Order: sequence, then C-alpha cells, then structure tokens
Amino acid sequence: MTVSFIGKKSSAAGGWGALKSCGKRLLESGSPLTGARTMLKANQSDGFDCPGCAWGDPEHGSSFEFCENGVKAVSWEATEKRATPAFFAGNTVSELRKLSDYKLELNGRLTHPMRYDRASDRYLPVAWEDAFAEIGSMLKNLDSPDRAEFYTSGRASNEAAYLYQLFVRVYGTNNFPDCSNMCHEASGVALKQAIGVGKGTVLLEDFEKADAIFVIGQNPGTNHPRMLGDLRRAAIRGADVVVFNPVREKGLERFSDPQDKIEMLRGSSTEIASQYYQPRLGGDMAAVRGMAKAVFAAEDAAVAAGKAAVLDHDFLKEHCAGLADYRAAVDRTGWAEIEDQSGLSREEIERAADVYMRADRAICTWAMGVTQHLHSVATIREITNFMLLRGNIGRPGAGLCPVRGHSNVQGDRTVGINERPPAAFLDALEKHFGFSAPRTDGHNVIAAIGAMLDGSAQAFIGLGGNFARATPDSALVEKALGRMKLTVNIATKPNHSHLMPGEVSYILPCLGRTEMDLNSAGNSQLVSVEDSMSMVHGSAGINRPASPHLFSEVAILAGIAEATVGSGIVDWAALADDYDRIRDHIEATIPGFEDYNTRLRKPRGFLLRNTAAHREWNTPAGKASFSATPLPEETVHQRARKGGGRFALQTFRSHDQYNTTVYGLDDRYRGVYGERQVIFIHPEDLQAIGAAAGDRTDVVGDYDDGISRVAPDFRFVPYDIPRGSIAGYYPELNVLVPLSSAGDESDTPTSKSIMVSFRKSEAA
Ligand SMILES: Nc1nc2c(c(=O)[nH]1)N[C@H]1C(S)=C(S)[C@@H](COP(=O)(O)OP(=O)(O)OC[C@H]3O[C@@H](n4cnc5c(=O)[nH]c(N)nc54)[C@H](O)[C@@H]3O)O[C@H]1N2
Ligand SMILES: Nc1nc2c(c(=O)[nH]1)N[C@H]1C(S)=C(S)[C@@H](COP(=O)(O)OP(=O)(O)OC[C@H]3O[C@@H](n4cnc5c(=O)[nH]c(N)nc54)[C@H](O)[C@@H]3O)O[C@H]1N2
Ligand SMILES: [Mo]
Repeated sequence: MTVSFIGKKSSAAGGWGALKSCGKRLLESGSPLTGARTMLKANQSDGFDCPGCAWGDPEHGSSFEFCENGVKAVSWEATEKRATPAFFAGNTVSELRKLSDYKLELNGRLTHPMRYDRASDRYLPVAWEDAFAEIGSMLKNLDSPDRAEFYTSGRASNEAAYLYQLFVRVYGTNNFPDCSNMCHEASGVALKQAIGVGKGTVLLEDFEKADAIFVIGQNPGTNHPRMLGDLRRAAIRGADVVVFNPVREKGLERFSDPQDKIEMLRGSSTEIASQYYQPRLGGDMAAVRGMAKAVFAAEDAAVAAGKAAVLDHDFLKEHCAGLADYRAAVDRTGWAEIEDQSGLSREEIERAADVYMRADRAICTWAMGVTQHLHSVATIREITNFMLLRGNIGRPGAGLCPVRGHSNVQGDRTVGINERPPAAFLDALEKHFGFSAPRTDGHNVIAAIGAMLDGSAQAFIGLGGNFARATPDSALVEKALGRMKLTVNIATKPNHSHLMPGEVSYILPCLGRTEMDLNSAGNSQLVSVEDSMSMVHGSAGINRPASPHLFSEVAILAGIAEATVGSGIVDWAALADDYDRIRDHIEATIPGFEDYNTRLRKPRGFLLRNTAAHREWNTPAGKASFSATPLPEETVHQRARKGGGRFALQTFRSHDQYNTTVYGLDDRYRGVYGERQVIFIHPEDLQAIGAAAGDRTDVVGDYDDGISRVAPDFRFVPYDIPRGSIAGYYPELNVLVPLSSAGDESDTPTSKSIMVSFRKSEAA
C-alpha cells in the first residue's frame, strides 16, 4: 500500500539533498543573490551571528561553515515578501487566525508599527511616538508593575536583553517569562546544583580531543547541523559516538558533509553513531544509572583482581562530595527497574558503559529529549554523576554540553533575563544606576500564564517569539492573552501571538540579525551573542532593512522605557544611539565582561570564564556534588502500558521548521512530505490498535485535571521507535501539553512525555 505523504527517507543527512534544499530556499526568498551574499557573511568575524542555532563557531572561522538550516533561517529573514499595512487592511484578525503558522508567516516581513482596531477587527498603522506614548501610559496606570509580564525569546541580543531587563527592573518587577523556561531550564538548575554554574563546560575544540561523545535526546541533523560536522570529524578520527534517542534520526546515523568535496562527489557519507540506543521516552535517567551501575561493578572487579582502578579516585577525593550516598543509591536500583524504565536491556547498557570506561576523555551532550520531562533535573544530575565518576569535567576533551536552542538564549540569561535574579546582580544594578531594584521573584512562563488566566496580570509584552504557540495548552493561552488590557509584540513577521489581541494591542516591527542597524550618525551598530560554549561574539547585519520604518529592538525598548519610566535614572535614547554604552553598563554590573567593547571586536570574540571548567565549584559543598535521587517511581510510558490504549507522546521538530516558524511541510530525513499532522508509531502498535499507515485519528489528551484536550485529524506514520512511545510535531500538538504538568524544580512543560490515546477521527 502506498500513502501519498510518506516517501523515501534521505539516505544520509546533509549531502546533495541539503544543497538542493538550500538552492530552493534562496530562490524562494525572492532574491538569490542577496541571499547567497547574506549566507557568506553568516558566522564570520565581520558578519552577523547566524540566527539558526547556538552551536559554537570554529576558532579559525575564515571558511564559510555550510548549514542547510542556517540558510533557511537566514533566507526566512531576508525574504522579499512584506506584510504591509495593505495586507492587514485586507484581512480581519479573525480571518488571519484561520491560517496555519506556515501560511501566516509566509506573508513576509512586517513593515510598519500597527495598532489593533477592535471596531474593524483589523490592525492599522500607527506612528512610533503614539505607540510608545500609549504603551507607556498604560504600563504606568497598572496598579502594580507586577501586573505586567515581559516575555523574551532567545534571539534577542545581549544589548537588547540587558536594556530590557534594566527597563523592567526600573519599572519595578522581575516578571521575566523566557523561552528558556520551556527549553534548557532543567540544565541550568541541575548544573548549578551539581557544579556551581548553569552552563556547559566544554569548548568546541574539546570535540577534537574526546574519545567518546554521548549524544542524548537531541537531533542535531535538523536542529544543530553544524554540530554534525564536529561529530563527523570525531567519528573519522575513531572516537565513539554513542546515541540515546528513541527515534532513529537520520543525521545521527549517517552524514554526508557538504563541506567535503570528495564525499559529495562520491555520494558517500560517514557513519556517525558507533552505537545507537533507543530508550523509551523519559528512560534516560534509568539508562545512565544503569551505566553507572556497570562502572561500579567494573571498579569492584578491578579492585578484586588488583587491576588499575576504573574510577578517578584522585578527582573524586579532591573535587567531589556525596559519592558514598550516590553509590548506595545505585546499589539500591535493580536491573529489572532499570531495564523496564529505560526500555534497554542490561547488555545494551553495559555495552554503552564499556565505551565510557575505555575512553580517557568523554563528553556528554543533550537537548530537549532530556530537558522536557517531569524528572529532567534529576536526569541531568544523573548524567553529571556519571561524568564525575571518571573525572570527565574540567579537563581537555571532556565535559558536559547542554546544546542550547536559540542563538542567544544563553546570553540573555547571562545579562539578566531571569525571574529569580541573584541578589549580587541586583546589588550591582542598584549601585551602578542608583535605583532600588525589585527583590521579590517574578514569574516564569507557567506562572505568567497562571497570572494572566486568573486576572492578576493585565499586560503582556513579548520581545520576539511566539508565546501563544510555543506554550502548553494553546486554547487556554489564547484565552489568557485575550484577557489582557495591553498586548505588545516586538517581531519580524506576523504570527499567531499577534492575533490574540488584548484590549489595546500593538505589533512593533524590528530589524532582524541580518540587517544593518544604523545610529543617528549613520554608523553601523554591533550587537553581541553568546553561544553554547560561552563564547561571546559580535554580530552586525549587512542587508538593507526590510522597511525604512523598522526600529532596532534596542530602539523600540528604549522608546517604551522612556515613555514608561522617563529618563531620570537611565538616558535610554543615548544608550540606543550607541550600543558601546550599553556594553559599558554590562561590564560594570556583570562579572566576566572586562574590556567588553575591545574584546568583542576581536575575531571570534571572547570566552566567558566557566568556573567548573577550571574545577572551581561554586556549590554549597564547595565541591562537585553527586545527587542520590531514586529513579522516578513511574514514567508516563510505564503508566500508559497499564492499559486503556494509552501512549506516551513526545513533540519534536521537523526538518522544515524553526520552533513555531514552519518553513515548509516536508520532513525529508523522516520521509514525510507535504503533511505535518502526523503521528510516528511502531508498526506493531499500529497493528495492535487496528490501524494502518496513513489512517486518520484524533489524538486525545489523558491527564487527570478535568480539562478535555483533542488534536483532531492526524495521520499515522509507521516508524522505528519503541513500542508505547510515539512522536509528532510541535506546535500543532501543543493543544495536548498540559499547563499543569511541569518538570520538578525546572517548571518546564513536559512536552516530551504526554499521556494520550486515539479516537476515530471524524474526518476518517
Ligand atoms: N532547524 C532548526 N534548528 C533549531 C530549532 C528548530 O526548530 N529548527 N530549534 C532551536 C531550539 S530553540 C532548540 S531548544 C533546539 C532543539 O533541539 P533538539 O533538542 O534536537 O529538538 P527536538 O526536535 O525537540 O528533538 C528532540 C530529540 O530528542 C529525542 N527525544 C525525545 N524524547 C526523548 C527521550 O525521552 N529520551 C531521549 N534520549 N531522546 C528523546 C527526539 O526523538 C528528538 O530526536 O534546536 C534549536 N535549533
Ligand atoms: N510542545 C512543545 N513546545 C515547545 C517545545 C517543544 O519541543 N515541544 N520547545 C520549546 C522551546 S525549546 C522553545 S525555545 C520555545 C520557543 O518559543 P519562542 O522563542 O517564543 O518561539 P519562536 O517560534 O522561536 O518565535 C518565532 C517568532 O519570533 C519572531 N522573530 C524572529 N526573529 C526575530 C528577531 O530577530 N527579533 C524579534 N523581536 N522577533 C523575531 C518572529 O515574529 C517569529 O514568528 O518553544 C517551546 N515549546
Ligand atoms: Mo529552545
């Protein structure tokens, strides 16, 4: 039987398919020459930072690092299409709401500031000054600054983010819901507890030295394509790449590097993963605990046989706390429990552990497959435990590497986008600027939605992003936004968050990364970003702005700030006219930014020092700390198996999307074409529920909070995925992610393990 939307999977990631796709993107952007020129400036020392992902750039970045999804991100922004006032005049907001995310953003770049007109249900153009004045007066008139929520998406530059947090704190609140709350929050929380700093400890060059690289819960072929180049070089040099992913992901199996002429000519590719394990959803903590169990067993055997130790005793003694308790916790965890929860056999886990023990230097990387579960913090603590056993933190070729998402999500946190700011940072702000900063913790994403729903929040400001579509329980969040007195979205393209207007609503269009940002003297302004390896570098756009009416994010924030809190404490306009001045303030208030303006202008920028990478541990124990948490009593897939035709669902990204931005309807690496409403499922599960490839189904949420959740009309795709675990795309499935299910200690929506069942689709 053939089903029209299921086709051939690419034989390897990258390769000619990637080049073809790039050509297509550049042509679609309407201006292939500008597009190609723009690409050549991505991630160069005198160009702009690619808005695609947060993977690091090579030390000697003179040659252009090719990346298919970078091309997509860049040509998406550099499109010739425009969502002008005429576009908004021709469509009511109610009509626009019927468009898919894909169709809506296809309308191109925003060109004018727009204000919602309720009478005609349309957005109408407005003057910048009028927009700032009304937003300022409405914010001033709220009965408390805590009634406003200030969202940040991780594309904002350090300069924009710092100015934003400064304005919001002068205004008087710490309400900073942030895309990071839905992303790597668990990594930040767990690493801070364990090693005293909530960031990764490796540099790009460590990938050249590692003997083993464990890649857990991430799909770099799609989401961090430049990382595949580093994995490929490691594989060629003979390093082991061990993958843990329930889904067989093409990019992790084989990769044909478009930078490699011979590989391209021969049509050959390199095998990436030397071992590929497919745990059940949320089974990673059990799998890693199993590997630790194998390491302890090998250590005992070595001691008994009088052989060299497996553990790094010197490191453990000098640098670590809590080993004995951890060992006891591992001893208490039985193999039956480990096998059932992980879905992997003891033999498989022991084989993976062997790779770890053979390696002098090991790196572990992870992303959303690890961070978007109930027990994500415990899982990342377990990964850290495992790495500590052989001293794999704080030496060359070894370390922890949470691979960040948005290109500056890490930098935004560094410069103060934080709903729970450290006291020392607030002290520094107060001292430097002379105002009293708010001291109570603010709202993260989940708390902000709660406050919007219960009426305690009345204004929503979004610095980028697509809050309505990225968050859980889409229907509830739409309602929440509609209840606001004021909604403001600073954006480059129209998205669904703009179509849930509050009483007063603005869309404020801004320059993108690729565009020149000129100040009043006509000089090009530089912004900066921090990648996953804590490298801070400069970014300056090269393209003409999409419209002469655009302001930079910094200028928009300065306009709102001046209209809201005045210029008594901070001269906002002066900062907006010279970003060097913003960087001077960053340098004065945040450690690590000494000589910021000078060092930023060096090719490749500079490294923010990571204490843990130098084996300095800012933890309560003053040492790297083991955790001794038991495995979760029951994960969603274990509960689902008890009956009722239930499954554990994860929501992930297709190859043709950037978060809520859908570039196209294909997922070439997974062999799905022209269709996004799909459910990937094991063929035997499909048979067991009496369905076949391509059949239509409704997906029904099964979470006992009394809310009914249905994602109608999805189609089955048989796939290589463990039984009981299924997958589908975000954001279409966000209607099923329960707002009330959030990670322990991280409060991250559990979008990688949602209990669901199927119901015959009315469309069937
Ligand atoms: N082109 C492109 N690039 C992007 C993005 C994009 O949308 N498009 N998004 C950016 C952002 S913000 C982020 S955060 C990153 C996201 O990067 P990823 O984390 O790679 O994103 P996801 O697509 O959510 O993929 C999660 C992967 O984890 C696996 N997984 C799911 N659950 C589990 C589990 O329980 N255990 C294990 N071991 N694996 C699991 C899935 O099968 C999938 O391969 O990418 C960034 N880069
Ligand atoms: N179910 C489920 N939900 C998830 C996830 C998941 O895996 N599953 N992943 C979560 C993760 S990891 C993240 S990071 C969030 C992402 O959440 P967000 O960051 O809120 O969403 P994006 O889709 O990245 O935002 C896209 C919008 O940003 C705007 N934009 C693009 N470039 C710029 C710019 O330069 N400046 C400004 N001001 N605006 C710009 C455009 O208008 C575009 O429509 O989603 C989370 N939600
Ligand atoms: Mo993310």
